Amino acid sequence: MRIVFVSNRLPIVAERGDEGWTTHASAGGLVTALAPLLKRWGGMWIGWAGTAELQGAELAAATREFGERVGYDVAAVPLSTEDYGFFYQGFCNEIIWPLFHDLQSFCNFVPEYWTSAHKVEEAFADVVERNVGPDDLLWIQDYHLMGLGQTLIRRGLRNKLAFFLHIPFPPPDIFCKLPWRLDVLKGLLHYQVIGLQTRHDLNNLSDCVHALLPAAERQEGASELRFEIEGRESIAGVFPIGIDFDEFAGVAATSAVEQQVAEMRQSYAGQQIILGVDRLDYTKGIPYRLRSFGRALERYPELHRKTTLVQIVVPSRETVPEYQNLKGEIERLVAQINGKYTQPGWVPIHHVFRSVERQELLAWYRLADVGLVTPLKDGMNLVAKEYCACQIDMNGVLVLSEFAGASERLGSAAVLVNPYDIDCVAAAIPLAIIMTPEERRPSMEKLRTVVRVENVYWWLGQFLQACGVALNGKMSPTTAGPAGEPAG
Ligand code: GDG
Repeated sequence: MRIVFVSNRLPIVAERGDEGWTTHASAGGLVTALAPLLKRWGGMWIGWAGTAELQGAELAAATREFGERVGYDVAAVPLSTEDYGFFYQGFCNEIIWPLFHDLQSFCNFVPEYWTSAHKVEEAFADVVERNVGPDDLLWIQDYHLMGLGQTLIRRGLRNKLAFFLHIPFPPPDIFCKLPWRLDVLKGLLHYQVIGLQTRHDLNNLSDCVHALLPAAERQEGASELRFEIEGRESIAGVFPIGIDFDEFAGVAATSAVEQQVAEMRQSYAGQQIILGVDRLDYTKGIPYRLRSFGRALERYPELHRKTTLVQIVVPSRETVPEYQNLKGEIERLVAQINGKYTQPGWVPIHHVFRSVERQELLAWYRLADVGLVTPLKDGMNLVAKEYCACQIDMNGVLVLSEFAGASERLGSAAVLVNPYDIDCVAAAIPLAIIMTPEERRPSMEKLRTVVRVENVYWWLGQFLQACGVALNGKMSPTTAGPAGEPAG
């Protein structure tokens, strides 16, 4: 039996140079975790290669060559620029993403987006059909492909179908705004195993089934829900995604990172560093965070000259108008706050608008006295976990949004805040900063224990067990080995 992993994007970055197309592995926790699993288990990854320019024989050759290099099979779904625009920028980024993050006013319910989502599902199904064996487990990832399972079943595929949702599942009041709510929910219930990040998401899914599909039978188990509809059974469970803790902690302890941290400490001598790291996305709550920091400077002048907010923003989805507006809003707020409070030798906000090298990112995590993670809503938020893993000196404080999935397991040892409450977040900043090392250490120890135990390999093992696949210790971090190519 193979595991066939299907996601919107392949873990490939394809670039055209003077000598034709070259490919390398993209960065990210999921790639690092899944690549060794696919390699060992003899698996395959199916998805879009990230560019419509690479097509036909060139696409097949580039993905085959990439697959040989990384040690697992890869198959690309060819999509036109127009399909990808309507499906990815439209259906995914203008409908499902904002709606599932409770931001319905950002939604643009264009009927053609829904039509294009079906077209793209058929394109994915073509590639799956051509590549899948009768006993393979199909594991479909994330909100882009919620309906793929149903399309595959309609085509007569009898494989085990599993699905994992990386983003939150909304409550019925929000979900019911979706014009195609019934189709999407029914489509989801075609998967035999449905993985969600938190208990809260599972309850929301259950409430939506109750509201929209009252004929579906529901049975509540200790940690999962069973639904039966039209003779099919689905099990939905909670599988909080983790990170490769040992890898993060190990790299954070290297002399290269240590040296970078020492240099940073020198340039920030006498300062407490507050760190925010986010993709450019309105769900991450960056403007609210900046306003909160501005409020903290206004209310607590003792922070002046002693506290710096380092806000790293990684460019993302920049062609979508909301994201361009967000970039402008962040720049305006940074300029306003810095304009008001900067003094000789102290600029309160250091705004980094680019993707930083992984080693530098880990150095920031290790250096920061406070990790300020305040998304308005987030499926999990890996930054919160990565910050804890890199706090090997155990001297940091995690300030965490109560609306991040991570708060379900980390909330009791973090300083929990409502990211919309500017006064509350502003008050949490001096509270975290004046905590003594004796107060910080026990909380950070607790956080690190959860992040270490519930790591990405644990997540994989739990999910695959629910699919009836036992890893038998094959995927412990020590046996996992490198992920083909270094991630990031
Ligand atoms: C989705 C869900 C869920 C960030 N800046 C840099 C950089 N990063 C890396 C981080 C982290 C990743 O990007 C961001 O992960 P998040 O979990 O915070 O957010 P999403 O991208 O929205 O992911 C989310 C996740 O899926 C997994 O299920 O947690 O809720 O929305 O790994 O390290 N990496 C590098 N340079 C940067 O500047 N190298």
